[in-house]
Amino acid sequence: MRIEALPFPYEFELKSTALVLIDMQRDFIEPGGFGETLGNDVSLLEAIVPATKAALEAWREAGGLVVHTREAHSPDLSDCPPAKRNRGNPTLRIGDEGPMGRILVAGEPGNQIIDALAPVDGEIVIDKPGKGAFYATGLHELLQQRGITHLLFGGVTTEVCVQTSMREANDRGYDGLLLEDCTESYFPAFKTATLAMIRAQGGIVGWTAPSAALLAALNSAA
Ligand code: TIU
Repeated sequence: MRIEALPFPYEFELKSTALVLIDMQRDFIEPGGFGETLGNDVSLLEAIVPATKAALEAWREAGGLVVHTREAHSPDLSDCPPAKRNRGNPTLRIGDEGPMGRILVAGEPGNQIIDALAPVDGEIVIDKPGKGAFYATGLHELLQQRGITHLLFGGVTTEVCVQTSMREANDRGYDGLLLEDCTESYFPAFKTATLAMIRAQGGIVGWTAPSAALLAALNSAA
């Protein structure tokens, strides 16, 4: 299959490609979670939900592997270093009790993926303590076991967890493409810059394309 992408078309096979949705959890997208405690306007992120849902549903329909990640710490915070917990000047820190339970802690209501994109049976769900999806998770091994070489990315936020995950993926040998309208930042200028830096220098990190280009590729293959 081929997606019309930048900086040039992206070639992939369905059986060796996974859709990876980064941290589409209530903590970042709904009021009262980690994103808002950091001082961000979380309403910006909601805008990508319809396009992300359409891409997810089309990918499921085609039979492609889906991976969801959540930024999540263990309840004892043993996987949350002071360099992360003490950063910024948040109203609530990681592990503090908020309106959706303890901030960024596994199992709490705020840590769940939003209903519209909830995982279904057979999909991989990765809890990650860092920004990148590969750091301190078994994701690389799970993908290798399944023969995955190509990754389509969506999720939040573009320049933090999504970009870190794409760079980690590239260093591990994956060809990555970011779905432009399925990712968002609290800072629109950072999203624009991130898309540009991913595909600059001949795709130094990977490719970008609108989700319509993925849907068109899936339609023409069907
Ligand atoms: N703050 C921010 O933009 N993002 C994060 O802290 N985590 C993710 O991007 N998931």
